[in-house]
Amino acid sequence: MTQTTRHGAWHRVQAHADAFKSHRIRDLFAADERRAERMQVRSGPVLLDYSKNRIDHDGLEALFSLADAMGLRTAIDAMFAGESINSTEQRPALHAALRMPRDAVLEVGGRNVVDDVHAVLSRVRRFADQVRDGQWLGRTGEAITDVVNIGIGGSDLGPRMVCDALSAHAHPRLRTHFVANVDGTLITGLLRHLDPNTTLFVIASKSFGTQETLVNANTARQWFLDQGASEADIAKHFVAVSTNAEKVAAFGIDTDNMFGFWDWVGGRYSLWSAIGLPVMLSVGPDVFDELLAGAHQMDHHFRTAPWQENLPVLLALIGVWYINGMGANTQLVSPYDHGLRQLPAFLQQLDMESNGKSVTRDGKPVERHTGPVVWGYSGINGQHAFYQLLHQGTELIPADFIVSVRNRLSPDAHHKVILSNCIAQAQALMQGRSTEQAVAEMREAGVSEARIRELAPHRTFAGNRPTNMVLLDELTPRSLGALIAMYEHKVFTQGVLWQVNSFDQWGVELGKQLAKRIEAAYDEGGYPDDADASTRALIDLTREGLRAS
Ligand code: G6Q
Repeated sequence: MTQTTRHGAWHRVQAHADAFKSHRIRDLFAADERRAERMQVRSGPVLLDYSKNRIDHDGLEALFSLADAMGLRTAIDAMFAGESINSTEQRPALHAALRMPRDAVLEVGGRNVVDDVHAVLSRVRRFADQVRDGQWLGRTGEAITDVVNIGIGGSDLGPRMVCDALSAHAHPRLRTHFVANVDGTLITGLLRHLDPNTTLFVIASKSFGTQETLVNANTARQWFLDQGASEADIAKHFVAVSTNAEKVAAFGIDTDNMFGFWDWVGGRYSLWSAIGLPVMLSVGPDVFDELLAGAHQMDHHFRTAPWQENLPVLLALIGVWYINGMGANTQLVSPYDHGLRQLPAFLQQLDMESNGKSVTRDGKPVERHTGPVVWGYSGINGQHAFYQLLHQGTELIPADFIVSVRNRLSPDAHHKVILSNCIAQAQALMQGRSTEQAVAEMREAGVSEARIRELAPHRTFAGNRPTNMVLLDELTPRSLGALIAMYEHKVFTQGVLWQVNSFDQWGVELGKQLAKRIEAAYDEGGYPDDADASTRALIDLTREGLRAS
């Protein structure tokens, strides 16, 4: 597609969005009695109702043309074919290969990567089975009771979120803990409650060079040795998940106890790889397989469904409609499910690290806003906290509500409250309440006319606030896999539309470099050469704290 075609497609989207800014969603429902049913699409266990958006058929058509003009089809094919789409790091982004069935073939550089994936999966599975069955014994011959995953970012958020979401499947003997933060109060607090003889540490780091992880891992190892264990015992209590065998060995973990993955798995896309080891230990290999199968099903849907029925593509296009067409700056994710309470944090990384870019793939400044600020929290809790701003604030905040139709773990008396609140919030955000309605309600309740005049503006809701409703049949390993993959592909689609590389993260580097120099200044005195006056003053103010400790 030429630059002119692409500009034309964006222009068309913008023109439609401009024309639509004042349209009321509730009028769209009034004008089309089939709107709700026409704007529902399903893929396996996931249903998306996108009818409560400020968009109509023409707007959607403009977005579908934009997807075509920006080469989405070619980009999807390139990703699934294992092309080097992560151009700045010169590698493919092949998380989809991690969930391909054993008999699939995907050749990259003359190798069938699916064989490699399943070879590692089999090793992880064997190890997980041994630990779960109580055959893997600690130094004193006891079975493992506690698994501590030490990792950060992509080596933490995914497995942590999935372990939480699937806790109903957790092995009754195994407790799983996650240590990401290098603030020592976390690991020292945890270690106080652990028995070194029955604890297994999983050191999860793609690079095995991440400072926070190595500092925590060293503290864990020292604690283990201080409890009377020998260096030889480490093999029974420390395993590594990494791509860097050399550094794993240098740390003192036998590479027989290392589970590998590949540079074509991005950190935030790695939960499907051996990085999922804590998940497999907790819920077992069969449940993990279901998670992979759900994701694979969504991969297939994303590759093959027309844009009109394609869940990730619809979510991405609707997002772009608000971000670029209507000036929205943020995206709320509200799961109405205690098991999914970590999902917003996971999606925050997935989206913001992937699309928080201001240059295009070929290094030119982007022409329009890219990734939104993604935020969220458990929906029902949010209602009692920040929803006020959703209903009556001045920002346009598109929201995704996620809820399960069935929740066998929650009694009906509870689940009914969850469902009715989730649905009611979407309705309230869309319908609002006019001043006339507010006045009528107060009159009916016998409020005095003077008080009605005073309160009416405060009790008026403008409405017209958009939501997507994502309904899972039930929160199962399969639907969870599909849900996560849906968001991965949504983020990828938006990256294609904005022409950014969604798979690198150069923006995390500078701070790390400067932190090393400041750390050296704490040790050696003085300041880093490039420190400004504020940075120098802050170093001086904080030196004291380190001396005191
Ligand atoms: C994810 C990022 C980042 C990464 C962490 C941990 O896409 O690259 O969050 O996962 O910095 O890196 P290691 O796994 O190499 O320790």
